[in-house]
Amino acid sequence: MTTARAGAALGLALIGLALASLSGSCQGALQVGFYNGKCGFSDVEAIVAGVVAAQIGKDPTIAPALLRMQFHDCFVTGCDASILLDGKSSEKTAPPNLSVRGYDVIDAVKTAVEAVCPGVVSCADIIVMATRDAVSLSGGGRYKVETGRKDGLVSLASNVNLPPPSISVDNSIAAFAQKGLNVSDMVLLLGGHTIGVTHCSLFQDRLYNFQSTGKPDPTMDPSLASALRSTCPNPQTNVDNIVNLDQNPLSASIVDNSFYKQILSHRGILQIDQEIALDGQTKDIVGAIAGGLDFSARFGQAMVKLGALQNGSPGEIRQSCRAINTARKLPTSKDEQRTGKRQQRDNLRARSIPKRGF
Ligand code: HEM
Ligand SMILES: *[C@@H]1O[C@H](CO)[C@@H](O)[C@H](O)[C@H]1NC(C)=O
Ligand SMILES: CC(=O)N[C@H]1CO[C@H](CO)[C@@H](O)[C@@H]1O
Repeated sequence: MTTARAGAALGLALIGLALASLSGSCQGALQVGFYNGKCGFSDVEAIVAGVVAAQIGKDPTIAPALLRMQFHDCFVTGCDASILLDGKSSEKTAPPNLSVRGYDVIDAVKTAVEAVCPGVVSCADIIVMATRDAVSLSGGGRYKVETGRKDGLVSLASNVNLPPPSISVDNSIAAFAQKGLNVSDMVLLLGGHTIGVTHCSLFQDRLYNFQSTGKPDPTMDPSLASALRSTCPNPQTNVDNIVNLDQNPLSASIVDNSFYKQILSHRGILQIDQEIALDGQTKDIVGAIAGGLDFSARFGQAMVKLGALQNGSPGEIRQSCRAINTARKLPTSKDEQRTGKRQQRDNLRARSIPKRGF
């Protein structure tokens, strides 16, 4: 009996420890509706939705920008808003960031939620909520997002290991598997390319000199390749033009399964997009999504799975999405010495300046 009680006590202590260590990490327990009742009488998700709708109303291309932002944030060190941090060598300076846009939209949402309940809503959650709203405003299904993330304290360009557009299906499967995402998750998430654009420079080789053959990629519909050669001239001029990732002109900015129908018709733009329609490991999944009616729901589930990637490192609720809270800045040993000295100096100064009374 004593052992049972000791066991129970130990169990409780362990749970306590686990909770204590969770509270300060990015690995918050995610749940649908985490912010319910945490922002007075205000509905955090409604505030986010309002700002995102207004921004997308002004510029519909914000929707693909946000969707890509969630992928880039979550795929690198988990969904911790590390992509938002400014800095000389932070993630957003890495070459694959290319044209990640939408930082100002996240700032606008943050300003709106801080006005109502400061210090409550993480930037990492804002990316995920705003992306969900962008998807639903673009004709996709409205999936329920989990929230409760913390914002990370670290952002390094050297952590950015995003797949390039010429990645093989094998290597892409491996890269997603490393994040706990399986082949169907990968194929569904690549369906993000049902909206948005790519620059010519990222698939130019497929139009002119595929894998040093001196010829276009034989897997691309020749009439499409010919049309794209006029949009993307060779040699490139000094403007890098853009091309829709979903080549169905009626659906290029709608989140639906038309991207899969296009790649089955050899009208994929990025090399990896075309290859998932041809590779034995992925083509049946592509066929099923192209022929099915449940893309919206399945895409939502895959987005939630992408949104659950976390890294267990310490986290906080940032005041500004672009910088870690100064009070929380982790000092390097050099910084520590410096602030130590500065503090001594400030203390001395404080003592020598007589306090002015009112
Ligand atoms: C193997 C994985 C992936 C590769 C190699 C890849 C590559 C790319 C490339 C090269 C671009 C064009 C960038 C530019 O020219 O500015 C792009 C755009 C885009 N990607 Fe991906 N991507 C991948 C996965 C994903 C996933 C999982 C999502 C979301 C679920 C996503 C969403 C988007 C969106 C929405 C755009 C358009 C952005 C815009 O119009 O601003 N991508 N991707
Ligand atoms: C991938 O994972 C999802 C759930 O996370 C599951 O429904 C699906 O069957 C899995 N697919 C494969 C090919 O294992
Ligand atoms: C927003 C941002 O920092 N973009 C950067 C993306 O990467 C390129 C190339 O490394 C930089 O020049 C951009 O400034």
